[in-house]
Amino acid sequence: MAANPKSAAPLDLERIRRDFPILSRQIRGKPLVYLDNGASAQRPSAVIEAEREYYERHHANVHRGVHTLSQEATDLFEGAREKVRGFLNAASTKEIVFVRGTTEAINLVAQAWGRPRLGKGDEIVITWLEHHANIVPWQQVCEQTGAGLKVVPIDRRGVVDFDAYLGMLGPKTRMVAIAHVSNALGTVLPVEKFVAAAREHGIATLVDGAQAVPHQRVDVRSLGCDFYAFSGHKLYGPTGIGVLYGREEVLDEMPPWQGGGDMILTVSFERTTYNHLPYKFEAGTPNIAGAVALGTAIDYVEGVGLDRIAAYEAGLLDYATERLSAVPGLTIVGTAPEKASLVSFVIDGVHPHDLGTILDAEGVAIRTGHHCAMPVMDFFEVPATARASFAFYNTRAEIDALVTALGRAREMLG
Ligand code: 7TS
Repeated sequence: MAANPKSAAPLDLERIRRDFPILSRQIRGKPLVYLDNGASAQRPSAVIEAEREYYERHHANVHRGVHTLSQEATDLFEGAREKVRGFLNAASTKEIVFVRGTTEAINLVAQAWGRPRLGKGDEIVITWLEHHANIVPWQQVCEQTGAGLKVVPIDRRGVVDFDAYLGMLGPKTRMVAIAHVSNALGTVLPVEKFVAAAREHGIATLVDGAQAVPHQRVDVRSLGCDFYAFSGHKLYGPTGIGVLYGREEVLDEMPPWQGGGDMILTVSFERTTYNHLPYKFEAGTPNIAGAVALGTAIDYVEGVGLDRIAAYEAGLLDYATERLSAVPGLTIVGTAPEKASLVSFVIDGVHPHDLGTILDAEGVAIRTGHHCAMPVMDFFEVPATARASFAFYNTRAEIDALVTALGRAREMLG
């Protein structure tokens, strides 16, 4: 990915790796080589400590107590929201809704934005490389409203056909919902171009940033999208916490999604009035510790520097691509010119699941399967791929270990 060369000073890998306690684990007597960061990244001690400290010193429910602990918890929770705002360069914390993760964020938009607005004949445009989380919620709202789904094709490299996309935008298009980075192929979409074209037609836009925010700087204001979603656990933060960014005017016009505590101003049996943004969309007690520690994860990533991360990971991707391409019988699935740091591949005559099991015996953790992107598997006519996805704590030596383990797997299975 593009990086600012000025800030691309080398990373202190030894120090960084020491920050992640799990990286020193042994798996089956071998040093762990963790290459499944696309599914979920690992956490630095600072994030683990933030959760512990929150529970040991500050926990109470938020937004409701006058007692000291409740105020401390609320301050920490709202402080984390401000960190997320800064991270995405959103205009206001009113635009930052805490959710469980990307999946919940997209479901929220499909139901609270889509369901009241969409009707028969309306169209939602997605692409062929979406994760199921950016397909199924739209299919569900289509079933509920009579709207239809349009899918922008990809080519053999895994690049989304921008001209075909432009041809699909029309008076019936209501929403464009696209991945920023494909989890199955690594393709980075030029989302600025996609969003700008949709905006020219007055079409709403959602960007699924689950695989983008760990690898590159994201600025929702310069991007101009209406919604942007990501998950904490792929950004070195906790599981069960994520973010929906929504432009204030758009969120304001939407009804709440779930009803309950915290999302109301007043309730009587005759009439309920809803809370202000973003609380209107945060019914019930939230994942307070998760939000606080997500704030710490953002501090950590910003401390390392997203430009430095992008530059370092680009080097890892080049190295991995070169080494894996030299493995006999191995085909890389997803060869877009702009890719994030992951490589999907298949090996002649070897089922990816068998590969995953043998690699595990070597201490190497990769993901095998359809990666919740079955249409991508259908397109490339493979049942599954093996996927190595890299983080900034991975090293070239670990890529060498992957290649050695693949050699062993080929001897056993090939
Ligand atoms: N969108 C994309 C592009 C993703 O990669 C994922 C998770 C999601 C949405 C859903 O995120 P969640 O945090 O709500 O589950 N992707 C993967 C993966 O590639 N392997 O495991 C999960």
